[in-house]
Amino acid sequence: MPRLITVAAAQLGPIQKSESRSVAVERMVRLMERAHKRGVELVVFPELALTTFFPRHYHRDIEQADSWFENSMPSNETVPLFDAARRYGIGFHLGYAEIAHEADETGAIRKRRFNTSILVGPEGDILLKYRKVQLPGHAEYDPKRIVQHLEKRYFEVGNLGFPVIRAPMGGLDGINMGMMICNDRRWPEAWRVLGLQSVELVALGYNTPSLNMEAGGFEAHHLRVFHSHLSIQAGCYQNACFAVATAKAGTEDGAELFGHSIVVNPQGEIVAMASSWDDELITADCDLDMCTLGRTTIFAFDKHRRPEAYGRITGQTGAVAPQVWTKR
Ligand code: CDV
Repeated sequence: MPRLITVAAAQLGPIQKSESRSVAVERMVRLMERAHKRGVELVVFPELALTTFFPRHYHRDIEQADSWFENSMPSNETVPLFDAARRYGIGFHLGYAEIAHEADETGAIRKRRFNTSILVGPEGDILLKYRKVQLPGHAEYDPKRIVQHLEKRYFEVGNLGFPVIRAPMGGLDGINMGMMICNDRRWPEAWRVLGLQSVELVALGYNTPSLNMEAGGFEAHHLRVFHSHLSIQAGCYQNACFAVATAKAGTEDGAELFGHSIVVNPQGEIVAMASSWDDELITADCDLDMCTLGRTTIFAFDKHRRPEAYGRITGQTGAVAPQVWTKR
């Protein structure tokens, strides 16, 4: 019997700054209804799915940004998503901004802010939580940028690592599932940490501008989508897993996000792709047995990995200059 699960990337069109969470949640519930009609068992929503991508907006006082965050999950506004999961018997993945009152590295309990995602089971249980590790952007207002990207201002680096959970989903007793959030997908280290926990399915939400706003050099527009897909396809192939990668798309608060949500198989092939920049459901049947080939042959980690040669991966951040060759 193949281990089959039907998944959906539930891409969201733009959510404007003025739009409330309840409007976004209504749209998401409609997507869950449509997913149910198409036999979907797991729906993946994007990063920061409940509001506009607010890190493009500057608040001098960080406390003033608190209205973008959730203090609890489920919150009053998100309960309909959990109800829909139970009603239709489908799991979902949701990205949101989280406020947590918890101990920091010094042991002091304080208010902390994270870019978070959760995986919710078909009975409405939160199965796994992840907090974004690779935070892009900047912490201070940057007058050179047309659009700000203030993730480093509003969020702390995630402190949960890259966890994987084995849990029932759809008709299957157990699937090894992990999460990534947006910029994480560009980092092979993140994929490998999930791969080293035998991940079979990665749920990944993103908000990526169509233009590089760094103004640090030329990047041809068509390469924006290419680099996103390249990273996800390579991550799936090299770690023998599926990914459901879901975008927020379209023009939000005057800034364009490129969409192009995809589902990728363990061979690194795109098996479904969104074509609109609006709310759109793309689905795929994933046979999890496809993960076996890669992980028992070319990427049989136990046989072929050489951690003694990889020390620099965890030992340093910036690149060092190489030794200079000199003629003897
Ligand atoms: N939300 C993101 O993490 N976006 C980044 C952009 C800023 C490059 C991304 O990697 O898509």
